[in-house]
Amino acid sequence: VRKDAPEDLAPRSSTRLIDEGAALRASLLQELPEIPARYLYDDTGSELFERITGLSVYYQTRTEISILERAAADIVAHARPRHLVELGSGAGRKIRILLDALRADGPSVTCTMLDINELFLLQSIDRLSADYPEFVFRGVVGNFMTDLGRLGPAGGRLVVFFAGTVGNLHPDERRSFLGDLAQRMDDADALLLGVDLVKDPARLEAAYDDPEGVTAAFNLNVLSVLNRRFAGNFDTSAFRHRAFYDRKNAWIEMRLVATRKNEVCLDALGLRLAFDKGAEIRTELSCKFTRASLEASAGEAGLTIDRWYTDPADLFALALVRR
Ligand code: AVJ
Repeated sequence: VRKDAPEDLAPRSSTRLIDEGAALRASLLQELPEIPARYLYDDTGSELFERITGLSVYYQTRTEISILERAAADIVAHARPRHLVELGSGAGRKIRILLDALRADGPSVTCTMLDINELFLLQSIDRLSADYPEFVFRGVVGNFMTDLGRLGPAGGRLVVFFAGTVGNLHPDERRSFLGDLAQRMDDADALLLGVDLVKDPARLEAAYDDPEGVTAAFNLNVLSVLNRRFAGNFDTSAFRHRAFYDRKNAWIEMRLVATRKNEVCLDALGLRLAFDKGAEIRTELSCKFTRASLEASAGEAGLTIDRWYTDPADLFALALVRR
């Protein structure tokens, strides 16, 4: 197993922090203030998300796993990958299903995991290396929006993007992400996308507002992340969680709503924000798809759906996408 070269695990350079700060500042100063979703996934947020995946109302994870278990042999036979690349690796549970199918198939494969959370990435790689000694694992700490150039050479790659995380991108971002990825793919590459499907809005909204309040804690945690990273003084008790389905855009929005008038300073950004009672901050989008809408979105990037795997209740789908 090759632990990645130091530069791949290097901490952010100061210039990137300045860019990042400027981007966050601009997001917070929008008409509808936004906090980019990546800030949700610090260690606490990543652990809270892991808990969300086990909630009964959050059907997405277990449904995707059931589809993957049924489709893995067909995916491997069809894509014949020599390199697996997982974007946003999370706990590495799903990639094991593909590794098991590949193990049955024989060829030794390299597996590159890209994740923004270094702790989770290293834990995943250590566990996977121990369980799959015949494969080579590589960790890249990065963001799938900007670091696709660090995923190794084209040709025989199966890039997997599970959990519907492609839905977290605003349609404009999704267009540039798929366009960038398509540029880096050749005809022997394939992309496996997990997508949450359009369905009864009540079912969707329930998945993002569980009665135990785990999703609320996940959402509110982002304020603590900003306080820590940008010397802020958000009072999390001054905000509550809100999740709703926007039918026109076919996406779930998570927002934080001010429960009272309050002011916040983010000293590292030289920013002071005043929130009236009821003022909102958008913290995450989660786009929902139909086969037709994904086909259209992939088509804009010159990609096409080659295989479409779904569950009997049509809750979730895995799409094998090629150039
Ligand atoms: C991991 C981004 C796919 O959008 O469903 C879960 C994150 N947010 N509950 C999603 C999430 C609230 C999840 N993704």
